[in-house]
Amino acid sequence: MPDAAVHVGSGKVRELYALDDDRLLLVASDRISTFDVVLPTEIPDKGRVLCGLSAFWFARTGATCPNHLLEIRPDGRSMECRRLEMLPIECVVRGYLAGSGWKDYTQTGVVCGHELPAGLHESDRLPEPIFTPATKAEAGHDENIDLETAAGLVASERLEQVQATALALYEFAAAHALERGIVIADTKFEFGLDADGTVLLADEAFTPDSSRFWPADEYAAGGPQPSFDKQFVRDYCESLGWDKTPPGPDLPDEVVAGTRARYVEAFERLTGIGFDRYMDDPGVVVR
Ligand code: Q0Z
Repeated sequence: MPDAAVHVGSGKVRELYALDDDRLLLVASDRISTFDVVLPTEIPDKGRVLCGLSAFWFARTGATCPNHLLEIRPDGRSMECRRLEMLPIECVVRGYLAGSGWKDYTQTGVVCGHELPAGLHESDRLPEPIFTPATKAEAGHDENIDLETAAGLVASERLEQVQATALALYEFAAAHALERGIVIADTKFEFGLDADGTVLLADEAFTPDSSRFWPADEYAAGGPQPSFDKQFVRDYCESLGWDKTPPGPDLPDEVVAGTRARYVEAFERLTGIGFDRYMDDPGVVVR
């Protein structure tokens, strides 16, 4: 009999369990956050969509970088993975100017030490994607750091390696997604080391929770873009005049249904696999 999984961590919408000394179980719930607050209403199958998308990308980027994925459990939301020594930085790649990148640019013209051209607008595509590391905050928001600060946290050869890997992963996935009508504006990776010191891609990869997904057909720089997945939730919350402090509002059925449909649409566009087929046999995304 295998030992019971031991709970070792909680994210806003995910749970982490230890299976044994070498393996973890990462479980994606159906919880959703908006404006940094987890809402009381769940989006059915959201966790399955995110788990399936991560597994799809892990399977297709293994030649660029090995990863922690061992297998997807039959529930479609639980990923068995190799237990690694995680690097203490968030590895963010930005292809477009949004979020904290846009904020830093408006204040200084610089994002994590990258001096960008003058005159860029919010949501502009960058001349080339940039690697913008951040610290891992225990609470609150990750803080953008320059490459020198990041090199002090992981050593400069290691930083060069994860920077090159992160940029290559982003270029691959962003091109794939754009062909399918989704702009991946930016994305966050976490890397870890195995017992041999090999760098592996860990955590989640190119999900709408770790990335900004925008509908390509509505893309128009010069202001904020609609979120591919969360826009109905944001619009509903804005319509209430909620002050964005906990507790968040309950979501009405039509907002839940519309949001679930957007997650399923992202899954099906990006993978080319019907979501029903995934529910039937989660292994289908890695074959
Ligand atoms: C991931 C996180 C979550 C809370 C640690 N392969 C790995 N080896 C060691 N550690 C991790 C991983 Cl993925 C690891 N996190 C992020 C995920 C709940 C925190 F589901 N923390």
